[in-house]
Amino acid sequence: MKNRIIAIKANITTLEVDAIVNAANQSLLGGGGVDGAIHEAAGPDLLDECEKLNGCDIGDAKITAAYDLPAKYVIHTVGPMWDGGDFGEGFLLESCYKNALDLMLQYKCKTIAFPSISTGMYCYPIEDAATIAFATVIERLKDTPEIEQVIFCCFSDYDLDVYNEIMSCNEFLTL
Ligand code: AR6
Repeated sequence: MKNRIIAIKANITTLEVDAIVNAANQSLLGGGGVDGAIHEAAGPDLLDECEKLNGCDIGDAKITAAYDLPAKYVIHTVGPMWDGGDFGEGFLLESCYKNALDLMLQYKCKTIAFPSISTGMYCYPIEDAATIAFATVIERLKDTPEIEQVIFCCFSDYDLDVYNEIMSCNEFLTL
C-alpha cells in the first residue's frame, strides 16, 4: 500500500489519528515543547490520568486516553537526552519507537503520528534521530499489515526536509 509512511508539517495536536505520540519526560506530568502542547490541547483530565502512571523510564512508553484531542489515544514515551552519542542514545530512541508501535497494536490502533522525539529540548541531532525513526518504523511495518499509516509529524520546514530526504532514499518507501 502506498503512503503507509508519510512526513508532514503540522501541530500534532490537530491530527485525527488513532494515536499520537508524546515526547514526554520521566515524570509524565507535562513539560514544554510537544508535551506542553498535548497537555494543553487535551485538557486537565490527561494530567489526572498521567498522575496514576508512576512515570515512565527512558525508552519505554505508556498509553492514555486523549480527552479533548481529536486522536483516540496518547502514547507517552521518554526519549534520551543527547549526550554525544556514546551513552546508548540510539538504542533508547529506537526503543521509544518500538514500544510505541507495540502499544498501538495492543490497543488496535491503525494510524499513529510521531513527533520528532528527543530532537527539541533533548538536543538529539535531527538527521540521526530521523534515520533511527524511519528505520525502526519501516522494519516494523514489514511484518505488521494491520498498521495502516505512520505519520512523522514535523514542526519545522527543516525537519520535514530531513525526513523527506531520508524517505526518498529508501527503496521500501511504497511498502
Ligand atoms: N506538534 C508537533 N511537533 C512539535 C510540537 C507540536 N505541537 N511542539 C513541538 N514539536 P520537544 P524532546 C516538536 O522539545 O526533545 C518537554 O518539556 C519540536 O519542534 O517537545 O523529546 C518534555 O516534558 C521537536 O522537533 O521534545 C521533556 O522534558 C520535537 O517536537 C522534553 O521536552 C520534540 O521536541 C523532551 O524533549
